[in-house]
Order: sequence, then C-alpha cells, then structure tokens
Amino acid sequence: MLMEQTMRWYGPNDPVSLSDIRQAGCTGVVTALHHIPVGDVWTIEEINKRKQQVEAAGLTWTVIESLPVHEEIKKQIGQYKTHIENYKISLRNVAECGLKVVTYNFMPILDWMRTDIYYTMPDGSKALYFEKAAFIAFDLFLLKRPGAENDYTPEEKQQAHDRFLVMSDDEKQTLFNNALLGLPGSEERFTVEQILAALKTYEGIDAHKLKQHLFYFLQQVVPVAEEVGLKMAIHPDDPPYPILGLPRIVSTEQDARELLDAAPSAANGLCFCTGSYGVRADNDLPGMVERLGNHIHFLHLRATRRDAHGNFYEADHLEGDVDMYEVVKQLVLTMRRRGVSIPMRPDHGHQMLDDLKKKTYPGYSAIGRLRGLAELRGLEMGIDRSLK
Ligand code: DNO
Repeated sequence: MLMEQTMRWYGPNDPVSLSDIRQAGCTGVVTALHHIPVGDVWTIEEINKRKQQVEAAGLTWTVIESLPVHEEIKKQIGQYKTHIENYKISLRNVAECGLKVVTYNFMPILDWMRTDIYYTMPDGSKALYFEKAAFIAFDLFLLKRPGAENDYTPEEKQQAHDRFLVMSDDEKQTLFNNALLGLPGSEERFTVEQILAALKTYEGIDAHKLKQHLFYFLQQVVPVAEEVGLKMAIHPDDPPYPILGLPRIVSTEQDARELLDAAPSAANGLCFCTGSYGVRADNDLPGMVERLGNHIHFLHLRATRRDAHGNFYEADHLEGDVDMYEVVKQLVLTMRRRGVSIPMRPDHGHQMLDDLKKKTYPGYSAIGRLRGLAELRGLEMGIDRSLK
C-alpha cells in the first residue's frame, strides 16, 4: 500500500493546470474554495462544482487544504460560536460530497512566513528562505511593532541592526512585501496599519490561552467530523515558534499530543508537515511518525536546511535536515499497520527550468514539485519493496 500522490491546486486561477498535475504522476489534488470568505459556510453546490472540475480532468479530490478557522474562534470573541456552528455545517457538507480529510491550522493572523521567496540556490533554482536577522529587522525597523524590542536578545537585536544597515531600499521593499504576504492562495497583502491593528487584538492571548481556544474548537468540531466520517488534520506552525509576539502552539510533538488528547478520536488528527516540524532540531520526525502515526491523516513532505544562526531555506526534498528515508520508512510501516493509504503531497519545490520564467504561487511552481514527487515516490517504492 503506497501513499496517495497529490499536489495542491489553487483552483481555476492556478497557473499550474489540472492536466499538469496529472502528468506529474498524481492521482488527485488537494484544494480549497479560496473564494469563500473565512467563516462562511461551504455549500454543497460550491463543493460539488469544484469536485466536478477536478474529476473531469481525471483526478480525485479527497483532501481539503484548508477549511480556514476564523480569527474570532482563535480569540474567542465576537461571533465565534456562530463561526463554529458554520464550520460544523461546512464539515457536514464536505462529507456529503464524499471528501475525507480537512486540513486547517490555528496560527494567529499569519500562516507561513519567509523573508525571501526567490533565494538563489547554487544551481540557479529559486527557493523559499527564512533569514532570522532580516525578519527581526523587519519587525523592529520596518513594522516598528510596539514592544518588539522585548522579544529579542541583545545579540539578536545587534544582528538585526547590522543586517538592516546593509540592506538596499529594494531589499527592504521586498522583505516588507514577503513578510506581509497574505494567506496562501491570495495575492493580497496586509498593510502595516492592518497588521499592527490585528496584532493588538492578540494582546492578552498567550500560548496557554490560545491552546484552550484550540481545544474548545476541537471539542466542538471533532464529534461532528467523527459522525460524518471525516478526518481533521491540523497543520503545524511554520516556522515552528512564535513570531511577531504571537503565540504559536502546534510546533512540537508535545503540542501535537496535547491537542490530540484534548478531543480523543481517530477523527482528530495531524497534517504531518516535515518541512515545518523539521525546522526545529529538537523534533524527532521519524519518531513522531512512529508514535503519532495513528493520527496522521495527510502528509506534506519536504525538507529544510537550517544553519547555526536560525536561518533556513527549503532544500531539495531528499536533501535537507529531514531524514526523509527514515520518515518514509516509518510511514510505510504505519500505513501497513493501519491498512490505509495516507494522502501526501510534495510540499513546495524550487522554481527551476522553464518555471523560472513563469509567475506562480510562491513554492508552488510545477516542475520543482514534480521533481520532489518523483524523488519521494521512488524512495517510497524502494523502501516498500525492500520491506516485503
Ligand atoms: C504552505 C502551506 C500552509 C498550509 C496551511 C494549512 O505552503 O503548507 O499554508 O496550507 O497552513 O492550513
């Protein structure tokens, strides 16, 4: 039993077509109804429309990425109870349409964060990069977040200061744009005023409180997911630590255990993103698969390479700090034990070859992902056969 091979598809506006994805060797896509505002119900009609588009291209759609969680749910303010009720209706609707896995995250305001989305690799391809000193410089000197100076050590502040001194205006502008990039699948950016206002609404919400809000959300929605035969899959924080003073609560094995324990059910599960968890040297990824495997319902496979300064770039899928051989081996064993095929997607990829001339969503050009998929697929087949 091998993993189900998929790629993310951002919908009809995605420059990578369904046919491209099929030719890359996938049997399915993961997608979302990005046009529906966060908090609104996904109707059966809209879900089926997307499903038919996918199926007409000879592909399947079983995993949603993402059914986003409204900010009011994360903060437990305003209409959060209504948003939760809406979420439950959406869950019922997606199950009704035959979908199986719902990916979401609980990162406040922002999703993933990088400082450079065109980081040039020695071979000329472009990767996503997180440079710590540049990010701190953004926080202190461009965003000028009140209180930011209290979040960093004197050494970190000095490095950010030195980095900022040598930054060109172009570089500052690019850093600014990258850091304020909105949610994946959208071209919108936050303005400084918007982000500062949004950050202010999290005052008083620390990691403990945010966890309680996540647990409450899970206790509400997991029983519905279980009843209708869906699996929930929470995506970890990326990068897996607090940023801009915001708590991040899905960064470690301990975090994952706590959220699973908060609503015990096979329907309460993880999107195991090796690229996100793998940024922390203290996360033992193969061990996490071995120990949490029963709750892994979706896989993002990619690798990052970190350095001693807290920077990391997205490496080729088999070449970063993630021990992909051990991870895939544990996945093969887990799937055998459970008797299931877990859907996977090669997460991100370098912009390379012809794609260097094209405009695509950062991380989601076709050829780099195709390379990642091909490598991961071969690795899995080799491991699977050799374990028989
Ligand atoms: C980035 C993605 C994440 C992910 C969400 C899931 O490329 O892995 O944006 O889709 O966090 O909710």
